[in-house]
Amino acid sequence: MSQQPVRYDRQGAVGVVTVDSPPVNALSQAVRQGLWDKVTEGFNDAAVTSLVIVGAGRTFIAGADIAEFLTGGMGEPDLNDVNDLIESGPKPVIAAIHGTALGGGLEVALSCHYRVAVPKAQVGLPEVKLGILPGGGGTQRLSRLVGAKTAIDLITTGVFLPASKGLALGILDHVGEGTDPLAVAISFAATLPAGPHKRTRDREENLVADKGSPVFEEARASLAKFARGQFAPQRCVDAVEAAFTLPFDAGLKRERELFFQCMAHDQAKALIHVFFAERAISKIPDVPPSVTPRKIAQVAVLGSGTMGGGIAMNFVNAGIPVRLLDLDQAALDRGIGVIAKNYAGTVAKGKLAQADMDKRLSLITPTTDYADLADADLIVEAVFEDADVKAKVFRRLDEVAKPGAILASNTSTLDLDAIAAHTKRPADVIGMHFFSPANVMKLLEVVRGKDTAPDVIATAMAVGKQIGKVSVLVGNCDGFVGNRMVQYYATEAQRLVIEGASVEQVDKAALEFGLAMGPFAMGDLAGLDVMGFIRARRVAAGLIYGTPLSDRIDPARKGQKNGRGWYRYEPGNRTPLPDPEITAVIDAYRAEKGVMPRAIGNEEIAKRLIYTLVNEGAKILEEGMALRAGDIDIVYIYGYGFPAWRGGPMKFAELAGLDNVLADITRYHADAVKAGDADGAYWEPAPLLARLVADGKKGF
Ligand code: T1G
Ligand code: NAD
Repeated sequence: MSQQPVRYDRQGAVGVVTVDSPPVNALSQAVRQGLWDKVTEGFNDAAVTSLVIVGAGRTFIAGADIAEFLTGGMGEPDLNDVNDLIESGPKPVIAAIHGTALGGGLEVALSCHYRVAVPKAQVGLPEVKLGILPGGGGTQRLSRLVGAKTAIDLITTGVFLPASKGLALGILDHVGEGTDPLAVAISFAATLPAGPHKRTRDREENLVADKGSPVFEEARASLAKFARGQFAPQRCVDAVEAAFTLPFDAGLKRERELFFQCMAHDQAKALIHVFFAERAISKIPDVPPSVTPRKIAQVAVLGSGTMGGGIAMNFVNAGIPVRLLDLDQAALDRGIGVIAKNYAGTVAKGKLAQADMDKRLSLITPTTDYADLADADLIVEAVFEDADVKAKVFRRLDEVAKPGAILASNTSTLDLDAIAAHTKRPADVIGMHFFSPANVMKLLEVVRGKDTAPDVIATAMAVGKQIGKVSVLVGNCDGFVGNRMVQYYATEAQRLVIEGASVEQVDKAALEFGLAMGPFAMGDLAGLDVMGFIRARRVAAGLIYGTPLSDRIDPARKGQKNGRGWYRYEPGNRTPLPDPEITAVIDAYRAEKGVMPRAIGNEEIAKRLIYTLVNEGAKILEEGMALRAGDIDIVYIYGYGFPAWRGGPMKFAELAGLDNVLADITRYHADAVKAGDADGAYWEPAPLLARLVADGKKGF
């Protein structure tokens, strides 16, 4: 008989209802039923005068069971009925919080008469991060405790509040000592005055002040700007406003209507997909949790340039000492200088204490001597992107690194197996592909070589988590996952311009779609020289389709770094400005190719940009260069500014309908062939996509 997820026992005159449903006590149907039964049992227990609801294990209730959303199994009892039972019962109920009281979990706590916590606890209503809103009374009860503005802020951001802040805002009634929430609640229960105990629903005092307040319209206007295109944040404001315009039960009903509107929206499907995809990336079929990562106490970083410096910061930020090596002292001083400047900037913003900055800098030991790397457990190489330089460096590392040291390369385009072949320990070689700026970008592509050992993969994934990265395991192919896909995206952007769109229009369409940046502005940020260097190597290797316009751009135009790229930039300003010189290049190219420019709509532009990613993503999946379509989505969300509320390119395609996407891709391919445009040959539909559609499959 499976263990009951909720149990009841007594501690003196207090009835204790314990939710015990690992890993996070999510409010599955069984937990809701258990709560109903055990709270009822407590209310009927004549020996107790109050009840406590507490979570077993590492946390209080961390929300509704999101997995149930996927199966549509939100059976009885409804969370609102459970909360009403708790709130309207004959005895005071205390929520005893540790870990995280989130979403439906905080809603259960809000229906209790009192909320107490341990200092390390956190509370929040993060439903908006799943494209939904609190559907168990959270918008109505929280508004009664904190007022309109704070309720809107907490619910539209989904922020996790530390207990101290929860107490200051009046969400919590008491924060006790220690780590045992039940002990805190039991002693709190002893201080409770005899009944009656106010129900949160009846706490109208905070509603009066905000009735008819402009705060709702202000929030809608601000969200229209900062959460452009997103559905749920606006509905969150509607739900909170209902608390200030409707009686409680009517407000609750309105909240639930809005909840289901969100649940039915593609953005909720996209964000719930992202929630689970982000948790799946660490699951590697042939590297099970039983594979023990190697111990990493000392790290070394080779190359203190653009990437090396940022990479070193990640490790010292996590308290791991770093030996930073470069060719000469001048290069080292330059590298350390950039690191110190970055930290000083953070200190100046008040986001880092000077003492922490000093501590982190003290963990970096610069050197020009490879012998100083002999005690490193992990060595991350970030030297010039040149195969010969990398080969020389890895041969040297093979000589000096201790047995069992992991040799990682930050190469963005070179063949990892070719690099590993320059050592006698290819099993210890792996790719750790950071994204620029490496101390900021969350994405880390962990590249497995053909000989990379399972515990080396496990270590790189664990280290990635330890330094705060979202680590995705990818195969060793040209450009791995992210850069491999983005090259066709960049080429398609240029093809759209040749056909009639402008550089500005293409970027605007990408922004409207929700991307953080358009393809041309992104090129200018990464550096047209870096892109040019990579393109030249690929063309030489016969690996790339042309980027027709790039080849016509004056190589002196490096992008943001020298104020001239696809756009021009005023000194010290990152705002991209149209550049007539670029327009002239485009006009000349069209004239030479006899292209009559045509008007192209933003929807077509967005589709053609995103579908290049989908088509190449499908090829990557078929080749096994990514484990799951969700992994590709996470790469694009954390590495390329793809909007999470679109789910990532692969999920976006599923929501658009794989058959529709295939039809468009097939048409784009036919158009390229008809135009004799070899540059568009990558539009040949990915066999996997064609097969899935033929088999009537809806997903990757
Ligand atoms: N439902 C189902 N599974 C969940 C879950 C949930 N709410 N939260 C976590 N898990 C699983 C997760 O998939 C993973 O599984 C394991 O637990 C550990 O999670 C009506 C409708 C709590 C801060 O949005 O933010 O309430 O991969 O790896 O880093 O208004 O999980 O091991 O198989 O993330 O320590 C609102 C979501 C729901 C909180 C812990 N609640 N969870 O972080 O562990 S909507 C949330 C989190 C709602 C009501 C509405 C985090 C965490 P596996 P983990 P962690
Ligand atoms: P960079 O030119 O800014 O820095 C390279 C550093 O390596 C320089 O300081 C140089 O002095 C040093 N160096 C060169 N040869 C060396 C050697 N033999 N031993 C020790 N140090 C040596 O280059 P970067 O942009 O930081 O790129 C470094 C690596 O990271 C490349 O493989 C690149 O493809 C990859 N990468 C770059 C980016 C990016 O956006 N710049 C993003 C991801 C990955």
